[in-house]
Amino acid sequence: MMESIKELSKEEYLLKGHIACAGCGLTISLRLLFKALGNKLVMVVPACCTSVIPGPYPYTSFAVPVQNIIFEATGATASGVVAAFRQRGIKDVPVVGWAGDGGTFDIGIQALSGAAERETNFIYICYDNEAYGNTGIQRSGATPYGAWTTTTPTGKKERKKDMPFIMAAHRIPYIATACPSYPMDFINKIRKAKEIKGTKFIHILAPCPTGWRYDTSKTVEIGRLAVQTGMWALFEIEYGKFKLNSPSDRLIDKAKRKPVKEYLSLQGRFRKLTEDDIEKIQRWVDEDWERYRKLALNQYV
Ligand SMILES: Cc1ncc(C[n+]2csc(CCOP(=O)(O)OP(=O)(O)O)c2C)c(N)n1
Ligand SMILES: [Mg+2]
Repeated sequence: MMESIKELSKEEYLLKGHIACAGCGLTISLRLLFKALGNKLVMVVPACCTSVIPGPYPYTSFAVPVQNIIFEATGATASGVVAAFRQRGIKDVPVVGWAGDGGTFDIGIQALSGAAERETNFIYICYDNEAYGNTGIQRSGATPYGAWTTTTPTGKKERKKDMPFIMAAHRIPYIATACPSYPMDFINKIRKAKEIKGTKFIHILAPCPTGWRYDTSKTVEIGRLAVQTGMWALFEIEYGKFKLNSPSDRLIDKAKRKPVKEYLSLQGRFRKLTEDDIEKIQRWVDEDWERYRKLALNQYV
């Protein structure tokens, strides 16, 4: 396990000239993915911001092999690549499905569920910007309660799906959450996933200044606040065993967590929340943590 960012390779596989928005959290995440795995991987990417960011054909700013595919098919297409590699005896190239929250929580969930049930040997990474970003910020199953999107102009009325626990119900060997504001935690989890056989699911909170309505300089700070308030918990479920990771492992005690208001109030998408809404969100976060506390004690999901 690497401790310091200084130990990372200086090699870059996300090149200059990409067309992501300033402050894009998914682009930082992508850079960290390449720091973790180098360029020896095959990425399967459905329609999402990531399929736009490389720039127009025939140019690309991703110096790794990428298969750009239809919105719903990441789990299925990645399964095909895994099968082809098996047929050709290729054992040392990880297959990475890299999809947005819409492509994971909503339209891609059946293909992902099938791949997980078949114990497909791949890493599935969902970078979650909590909306359909590239089509102009529509709500998804990952959009949190109360958030403005173009299809929830007065704030979303429903809660976010608990995707890591949906994947835990598939009994896959490795599930982890991460956030680019904690780069070494992120990189170590990807490297760990590479060493485990079977389906690995990594859920990344990727702050999005365009959709979340905050200043482009604040992406890392917003990610940190998501973790410090407990709105985003860093954890792993390894062969069914639950473990909170630093710094989330120090936040079980409510007094150690910052109020969710500190995270919400920095983002324009939450501007219309009432005090009642904020209280409700705080209560839900506290309930989640009560569940994490019990899981951390009993360990098994
Ligand atoms: C079947 C189908 N429906 C709709 C679309 C249009 N579409 C492309 S990407 C996208 C949203 C992607 O959202 P998400 O997966 O969260 O990725 P993000 O853009 O936020 O990175 C939509 C609706 C499509 N390509 N295919
Ligand atoms: Mg999205």
